[in-house]
Amino acid sequence: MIDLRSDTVTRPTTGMLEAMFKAEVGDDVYGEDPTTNRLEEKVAKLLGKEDSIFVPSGTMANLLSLRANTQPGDEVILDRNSHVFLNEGGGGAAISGVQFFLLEGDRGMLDPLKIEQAVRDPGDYHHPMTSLIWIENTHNRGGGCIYPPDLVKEISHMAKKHNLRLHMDGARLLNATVALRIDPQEYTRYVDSTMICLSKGLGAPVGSMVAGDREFIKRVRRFRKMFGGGMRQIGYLAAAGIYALDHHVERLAEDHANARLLAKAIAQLDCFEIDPNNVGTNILYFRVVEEKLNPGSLEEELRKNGVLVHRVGSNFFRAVTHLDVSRQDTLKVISTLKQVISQLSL
Ligand code: TLP
Repeated sequence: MIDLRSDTVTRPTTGMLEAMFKAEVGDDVYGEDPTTNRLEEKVAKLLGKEDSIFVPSGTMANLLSLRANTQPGDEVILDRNSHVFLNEGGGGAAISGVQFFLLEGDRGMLDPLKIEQAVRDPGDYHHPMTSLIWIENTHNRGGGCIYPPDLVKEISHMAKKHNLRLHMDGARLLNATVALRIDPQEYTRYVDSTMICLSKGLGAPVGSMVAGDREFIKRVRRFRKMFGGGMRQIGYLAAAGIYALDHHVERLAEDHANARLLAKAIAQLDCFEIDPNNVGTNILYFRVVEEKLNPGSLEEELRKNGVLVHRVGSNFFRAVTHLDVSRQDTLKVISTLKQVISQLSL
């Protein structure tokens, strides 16, 4: 199977498994796991923050970031297609006690002026307190769209002007920085907190990192325990994260090239709608023209022929390239698509 449903499906490589096997471990709740401590220092350094913390998932990283950046009842300004709003089970409201003020972004990118209009009057006690601005980079539903660093800088000025904090869901931050060939700190210097996922394109089996200043990470550590995310001998998992950061960052460029190759091929088939110029990283969305092709049959026939894609809406599909999809696999997907379409076209 060539699995394009998500970059979360990657499996550890032999090198990664060896690193995990050899990891030195201790009890991380006591702060005594040397490999986890090493990973946390490494990520803090990479992102130019005072500290970072290992957490089980991207969802928990976001949940903790919401909780530690706000007080219950506060309002968070974000794009209406943000992962934290659409795909995290309502945890922001249920567990972190915040409400969301949704803006219509441009492929997920927020407009600083619209943000400013959304900030509540802190002097009016009828209003919730706006306390946090939330951005997602790359933007998943925006098609892996990359935030321009200058836009993040502008948003950060806006946040400071209104005394708000700024968080970046950087589940795929390193896809953005590899695509732009910039240092991650070109983004992270503008945000108060961020998170990155080790278990997406980087290929680790588990784990995300939250980063910020020392006080913030102390709060996150307290809430991580409260939310049941304090783990013990996680050095085995941290070792996979260290290996991923040492070996799998630069290669993200291959995933981007494969996604572009696939997008260009899809654009040439008249039963699909896609703008290949919008594919800048490893995520692509395309629409099926229903008069020409039945979306359900397409999904099924692709599966029968060894290709998995994610059907997001009735005629809306997502494909994500990653560590376990080579250029040859991508070419195979293209030929399978063509073959399936020739059988199914109406
Ligand atoms: N995204 C998953 C699904 O939940 C949709 C995927 O397959 O893309 N932030 C962003 C931007 C994400 O895309 C995801 C996962 C998360 C947070 C949550 O990470 P996990 O899955 O580790 O909880």
